[in-house]
Amino acid sequence: MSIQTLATSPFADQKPGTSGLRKSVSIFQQPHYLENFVQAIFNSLEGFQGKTLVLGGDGRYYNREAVQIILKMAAANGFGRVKVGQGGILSTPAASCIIRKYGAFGGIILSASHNPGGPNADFGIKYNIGNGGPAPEKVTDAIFANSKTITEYKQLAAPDVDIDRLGESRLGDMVVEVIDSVSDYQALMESLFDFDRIQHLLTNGSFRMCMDSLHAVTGPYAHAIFEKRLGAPAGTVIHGVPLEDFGGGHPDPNLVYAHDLVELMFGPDAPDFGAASDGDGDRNMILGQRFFVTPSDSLAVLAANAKLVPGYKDGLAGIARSMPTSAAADRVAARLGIDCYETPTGWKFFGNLLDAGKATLCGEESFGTGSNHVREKDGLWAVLFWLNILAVRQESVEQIVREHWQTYGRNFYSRHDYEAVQSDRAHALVDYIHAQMPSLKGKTFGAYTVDYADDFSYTDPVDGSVSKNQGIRIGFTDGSRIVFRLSGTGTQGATLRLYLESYEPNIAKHHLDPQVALGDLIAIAEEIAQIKHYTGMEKPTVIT
Ligand code: VG1
Ligand code: CO
Repeated sequence: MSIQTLATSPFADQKPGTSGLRKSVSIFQQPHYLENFVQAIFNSLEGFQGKTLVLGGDGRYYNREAVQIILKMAAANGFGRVKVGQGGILSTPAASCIIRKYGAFGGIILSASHNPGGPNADFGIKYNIGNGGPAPEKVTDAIFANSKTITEYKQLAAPDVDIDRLGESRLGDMVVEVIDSVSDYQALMESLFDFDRIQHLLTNGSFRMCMDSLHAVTGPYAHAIFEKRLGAPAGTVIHGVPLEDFGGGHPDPNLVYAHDLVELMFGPDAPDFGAASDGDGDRNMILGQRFFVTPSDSLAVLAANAKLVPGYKDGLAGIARSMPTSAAADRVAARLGIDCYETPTGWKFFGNLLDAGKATLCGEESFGTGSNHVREKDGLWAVLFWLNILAVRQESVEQIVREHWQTYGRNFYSRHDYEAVQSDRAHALVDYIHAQMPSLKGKTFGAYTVDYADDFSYTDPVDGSVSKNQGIRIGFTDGSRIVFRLSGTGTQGATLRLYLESYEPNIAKHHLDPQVALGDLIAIAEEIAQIKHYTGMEKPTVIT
C-alpha cells in the first residue's frame, strides 16, 4: 500500500454554508471534487498526526463511496485511527458524542441534513472540531481559502475497507475501527434521562407515541432506544429504515414534509405524542394529539421544565437561541434569572457558549434543540426530554404548552420559506429592503411603528469574533418583529426565509391561528420586501 500524491486544480465553489458544504450529488461526483475538499480540510488543520478522526454520515446516496475515499485520504495524511460508524452510519449528534467521549481530534460528517437525497438530489460534508461541534467560521474560512489554491491531494492506494463488520483493521499505518453506530449515543441518553419512568409511560397501556424517522438516519437509533430499550410496541417507529433516497421524500421534520405523521397526529385516532427527525438526526418536530409545538416554544418549555429531568435537575447556566428564533425562551430565562444569548443562525455559533459554560440549552426555530451534552442539535434527545417531562407531569402536550402560555404569554411565530428563487431576484429583494433601511425607523404601517431596522451582527462573547450580515431585522415598538434571511443550506437558486413574531399576553387570544395572529405582519413584510414581485411566487413553498 503506497501513498499517492495526485495533482488537482481548485474548484471555485467550495465555500461551506450554514452547515458544511452542500451540493448536488452530480457536483460531488466530479473527479477530485470531494478529494479536494477533504484535502482542504486536512490542510487547514494542525497537529492531527497519529490522532483519531470520527467518520460517518446519514446514509444517503454516495455516503459509502465517500467514506472509502476519506478513509484512504485520512491514512495518507497521517491520522492514527478512524472510528467509522458501521455501514458508514452516524447521526450528527452521535458523531458529536463520539468525538467528545473518545477525545478525538475531530470528525467528518457526511450529510446534507434535511435536503433530499439520491442520485439526482443532494450530498454534503462538514468538519467538526475536537469539542464535537461544527467548525467555527475561522476554520471554515481557512478550508475555503485552501480549496481555492489546492494543487494536490494525498491518498493511500489500497482496496476498500469492509465497513459493515465491527472491529479493527489496518489501512497502511492507520487503524480503521468500525463501531456500533448507536451504543455510545444510547449510553449518553441513559445518563441524562429517567429511562425507568419513560419506560413506564410507554408500557402502561394508556400512552401511545409515534416516531417518524422519515427513512433517514435516526431509524436504527429510534428502534434501539424507544422499542428495544424503553419497551414501546413494535411499530412505534415508522419509516425507520434509512434509505439512500429517504424514500423519495424531504427528510425534513416539519408540517409539510412529515405528512404521514401529521396525518396520523391530526386524525381521529391520534396517539398522545408524535415526533419526527431529519436526514442526519439533529432536528426534531414535536406534536401532541392534534397539536403542533413550534420549535421556539419547545425550547422554552424544555427550559421551564428542565429541573424535572435528571441530567438538568441542578438548573441551567443559561439559554442560547438563534436570532430568528422567537423570544419565548428569553421569558423563561428572565424568570429563572439566567442569561439568554442571541446568536446568528447555525449551530456553530453555540459552541463557544457551551464550552465556556455560559449556556446549557440551545435552540433554533428550524426544529433544532440541544444542550451541553454534545455540540450539535439533537433530535432524539429532544424527543426523550419531552417524554421525560410527560412522564413526570402526566399531562398532555397541549396542556403543558397552554399552561406555559398562560404563565409567560404566547409568542406567535411563523416562518415562510420561498424555495428555489432565482438568485439574482433574491439578491435584488435584499437590496430593495436595504435601500429602505435608513428611513424605516419611526415609520408606521397601520398600528405598527418601526422601532429599529438593521442587519444582525454578532460579537461572540467568548472569543470576540464578529459575524456580520446575519439577517435583516425589522422590529416594531410593540416588540413584534420581521426577519429576512437568505438560506445558507439550499442548493437550488436561493431560498428566502421570512420569520414573523408577535407577543400576546392576553390568554383570550392564545387560541388564534398564528397565520391570523400574524396577518398584519405578513402584509407589512410584503409591503416592505415586495416578495411576490421579486420571487415571482404567489405564496410560500413551506409555512411552519
Ligand atoms: C438552516 C436553518 C438553520 C440550521 C441549518 C442547518 O439553515 O435555518 O437554523 O442551523 O439549516 O440545519 P439556512 O441557512 O438554510 O437557513 V441542518 O439540520 O440542515 O444541519
Ligand atoms: Co440536520
